[in-house]
Amino acid sequence: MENEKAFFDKLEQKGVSRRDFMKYCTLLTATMGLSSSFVPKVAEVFAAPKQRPPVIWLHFGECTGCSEALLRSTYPYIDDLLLELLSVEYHETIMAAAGEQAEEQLHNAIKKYEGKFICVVEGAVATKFDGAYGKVGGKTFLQIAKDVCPKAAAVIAIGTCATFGGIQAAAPNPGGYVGVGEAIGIKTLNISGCPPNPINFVGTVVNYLLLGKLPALDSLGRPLFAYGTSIHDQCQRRSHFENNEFVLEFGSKEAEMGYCLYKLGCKGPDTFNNCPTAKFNDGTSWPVQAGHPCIGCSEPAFWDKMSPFYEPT
Ligand code: FSX
Ligand code: SF4
Ligand code: F3S
Repeated sequence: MENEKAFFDKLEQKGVSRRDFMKYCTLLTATMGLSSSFVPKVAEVFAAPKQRPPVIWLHFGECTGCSEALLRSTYPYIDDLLLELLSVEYHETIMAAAGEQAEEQLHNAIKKYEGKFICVVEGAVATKFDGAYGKVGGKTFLQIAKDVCPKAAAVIAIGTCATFGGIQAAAPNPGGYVGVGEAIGIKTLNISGCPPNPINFVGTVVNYLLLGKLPALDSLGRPLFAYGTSIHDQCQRRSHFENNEFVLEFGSKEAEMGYCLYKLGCKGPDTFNNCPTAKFNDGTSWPVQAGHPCIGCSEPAFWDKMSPFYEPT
């Protein structure tokens, strides 16, 4: 209780009311596919954490947008909540250490938490020429992944780069980039998207802390709560499909929102993610709502398979 009070006082100091926090927990619970009776339990995971799993966060070939999306989200300071929830032992973007000091930190964290830490991987791994196309501190991504990932309790690949290779793997892919699971032959839990919605990562972690297990996954290793339904099937612009044409029902909600973007190249029917319901930027909007076709960013090889992203009408 004392801890809980301290937690809410801290949130209050940051300008986040208890109400805002509970609103976030409600959204998170719904996103995780749990009934509303779980909302207080989800809140408790943050407010009175029983355990803080150690995390080693690796960066390979990527743009760091996945970390940025997570750390810059404002609703309500997911970065702070996450840092309360997890004991982040190594993360190159946010740690103070650099150079040899950073390498030492990584080494010490692995030694201390071997078999117990969660390894989060952001970015793809180069595999051609012994991985020579991607290095950190003189070591190839491939070598680092081989050294660190097998020592973790679980490996979470965050972003389409770490899960399926992303832009690095786009043709002609001279470095032989692939996702981390494929690079070193392990099973990873995949949170795809370029960048992925932070709520899907938070939901996975909370699922683990609340229920003691990782969420159910689809055939591509992605949590079903987030990637179980196509964008198209949840889309607010959805209209019915007739004679190879999308027909808008006059006066329908979707007609009010604007036209279906299929003819502009929307890849919603081939893309699985929860963007239409979870939305981005504090639940404000998502690409299709904002008028941009879905480009299929959470699917394998989307740079090759889903392009051209724009098609002339
Ligand atoms: Fe990839 Fe993450 Fe796209 Fe960027 O780091 S999923 S390029 S948004 O951010 O890995
Ligand atoms: Fe489907 Fe895209 Fe049209 Fe939405 S805008 S209904 S996702 S094709
Ligand atoms: Fe990506 Fe399509 Fe969602 S482009 S962010 S999966 S709407």
